[in-house]
Amino acid sequence: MAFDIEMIKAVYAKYPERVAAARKVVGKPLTLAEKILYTHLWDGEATQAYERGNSYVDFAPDRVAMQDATAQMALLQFMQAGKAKVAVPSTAHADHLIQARLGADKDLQEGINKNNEVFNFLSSVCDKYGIGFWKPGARIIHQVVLENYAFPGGMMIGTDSHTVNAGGLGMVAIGVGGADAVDVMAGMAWELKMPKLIGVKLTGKLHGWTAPKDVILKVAEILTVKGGTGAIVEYFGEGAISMSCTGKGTICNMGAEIGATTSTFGYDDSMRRYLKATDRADVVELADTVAEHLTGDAEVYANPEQYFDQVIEIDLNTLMPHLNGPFTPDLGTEVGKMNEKATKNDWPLDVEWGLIGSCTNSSYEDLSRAASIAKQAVEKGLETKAQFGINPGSEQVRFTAERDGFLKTFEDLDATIFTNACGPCIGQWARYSDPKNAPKNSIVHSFNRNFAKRADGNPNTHAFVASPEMVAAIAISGRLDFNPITDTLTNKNGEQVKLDPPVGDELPRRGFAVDDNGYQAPAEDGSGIEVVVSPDSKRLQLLSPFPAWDGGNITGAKLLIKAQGKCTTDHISMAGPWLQYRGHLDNISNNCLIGAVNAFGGATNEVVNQLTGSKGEVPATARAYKAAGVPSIVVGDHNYGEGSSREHAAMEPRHLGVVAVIVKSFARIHETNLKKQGMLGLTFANESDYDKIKEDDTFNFTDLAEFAPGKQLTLEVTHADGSSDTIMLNHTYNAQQIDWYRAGSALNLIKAQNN
Ligand code: MIC
Ligand code: SF4
Repeated sequence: MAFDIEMIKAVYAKYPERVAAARKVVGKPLTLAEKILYTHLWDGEATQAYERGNSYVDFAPDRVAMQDATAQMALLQFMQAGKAKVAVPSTAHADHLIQARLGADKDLQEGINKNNEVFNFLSSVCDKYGIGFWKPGARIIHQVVLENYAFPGGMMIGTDSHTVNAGGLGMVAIGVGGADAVDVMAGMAWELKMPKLIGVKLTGKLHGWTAPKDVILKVAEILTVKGGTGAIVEYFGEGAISMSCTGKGTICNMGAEIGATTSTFGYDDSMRRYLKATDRADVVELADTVAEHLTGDAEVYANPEQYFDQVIEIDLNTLMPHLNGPFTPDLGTEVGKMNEKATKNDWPLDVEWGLIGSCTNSSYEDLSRAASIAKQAVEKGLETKAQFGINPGSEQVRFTAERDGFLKTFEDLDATIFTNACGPCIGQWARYSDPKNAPKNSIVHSFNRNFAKRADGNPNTHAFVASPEMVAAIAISGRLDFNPITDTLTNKNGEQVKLDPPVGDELPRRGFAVDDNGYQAPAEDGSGIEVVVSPDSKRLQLLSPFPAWDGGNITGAKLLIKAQGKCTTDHISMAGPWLQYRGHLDNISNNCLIGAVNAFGGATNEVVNQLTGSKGEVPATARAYKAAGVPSIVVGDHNYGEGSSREHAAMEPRHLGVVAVIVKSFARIHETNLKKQGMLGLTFANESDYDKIKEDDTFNFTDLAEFAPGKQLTLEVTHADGSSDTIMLNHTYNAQQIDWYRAGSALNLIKAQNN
């Protein structure tokens, strides 16, 4: 039986009326995304149509999920909100903090020992406030959500950008910062700009070596890392229906890499099969009563151009397997074309590691298909050239894959089986003793992200993203340019052998099995539970409120850093070794912007302190300005803050005295995080004004006192030679968001309202 079945029942009970009301106000057939959005309006039935890409709308999500690395900050904030219990079903998951080093059992034990204080904190906060807790080793958040909580037509938010994975089960599931989660858990509305809609029509059928991963690798190539910003991507067509539910999850999961608000698929038989296999026939029974509302209207899918803001068509019959990378997930190359491109760009052709799994590609189907390749290597007498690492996404899948012999197949190839956790995907991979000086090399993995240093901390690791079956083939061959469709390999006997296309099972024939799923239900009455945070802790720190705005202009601000080129949340607040400080704002602030490339000189973590003229590290320089009472600003390029939902990337600069982040464009979650934490997140009205910013400039806002929705702000930039420029800045703050700014943060406002 499913968790929270009464809640699901209540959601479906509202569907027919609410969809009818939405159809009336919108005045035309509806996409699935619109149905889900309009049935989840905070104010109930729709009374007006909202302008996509423009109107701010209040929503009422059905549930909240948080992972350990972001939950700490989310829950530290929630503890300040003054509520006794969460208002909607919520869960926290211990997965990101576990390091991958020696293999599953040892890593898990070490992870528990090292993070004991944090896990105890999370466990007790969850217990107290009515939040379900998935203990370390249980699995990665997004797989747990798919296996237990996601339901077609539901809406959820989660403090991780890959929350979008639940779109594979027909949800609108959106990644947010912790402060957004606090709103919903505190029983308030959750605000989002009405997303634009991108339709992806999938014709044909996947076959041979092509996998669901290749669909999203192709979409990423087409749309780039910012092409989905502010949009929901809805997949439909015969190719969508013929794909497994977990395959759909993979596509939605990696949709975070194109900046999409989320991605989703209509309710179909693959979802019914998956729900039944994961012990939720009760959800199928309920969903079937409103099935027509859990997918887009037929007219929409017949004439998508009339209903979506943008339509992409992909023919699965001709889609080739892809390898995306290095350093960015949208740089796509079809296998078969890699040799030319890699040689031209000097990418290492020898592959050292093949990593399979993570939250996006560790379903039973993925492991079974990859194992079918591994098995051939043994049977055909091939020696594996690269090392194999397997990262199961869930204990249920791991346990079942072990029972059915897949893990043994990988072990026969000397694979390392890591714990069910994020591990190598989030820099929790102790691959080198000195990553900074490690050699240039290539790896392939089936994860989502391949930003510099992401997996192992080595800036010279060229990481390429591919489907699990391609990763297996490439790891066996040890070559980045291996094309299993056409190429042969030499086996131990000197014979030329070819790998047959992968085969596998969508779902386990004998059903899923698991010993201990690792779930801890919260106390019925948590009022007596005390949450302790030691004042001496290096890992946890109670929050003190950010100061409110004094209503005046900001004057005399200095440039902390002008970041050039890609500046993801990994550049702003690195993960890996820093994950240990995610619950301690002051300590984690020592990684603030250390990965950003300084536009003046191209170095990382080196800026000039304008007060002394000397060079220093970014966090130390920020602290020096703060100590001198001088506000500072950060300037950035396009898609600033791409990647993770981690609000640390907004809280750290705020904590260190940065008052404004001015960029060419923002990634959605990061822009909201800045607003929530009482920062000015602004964009250049003229992009080329970015070039006017000099290293030793002084900044004065001249009309901040008139900060209002839709009104530009004026920035006076005084250069060292006495000349000056006036720069116009755009913003997207609405009235309520300006109130957050005024109060110093959204949380300050909630607290004030509660008092
Ligand atoms: C990621 O994939 O980058 C993470 C780690 O899961 C992040 C969350 C975090 O930084 O804790 C995300 O995607 O939101
Ligand atoms: Fe974990 Fe990687 Fe998935 Fe993020 S993308 S949730 S780090 S497995």
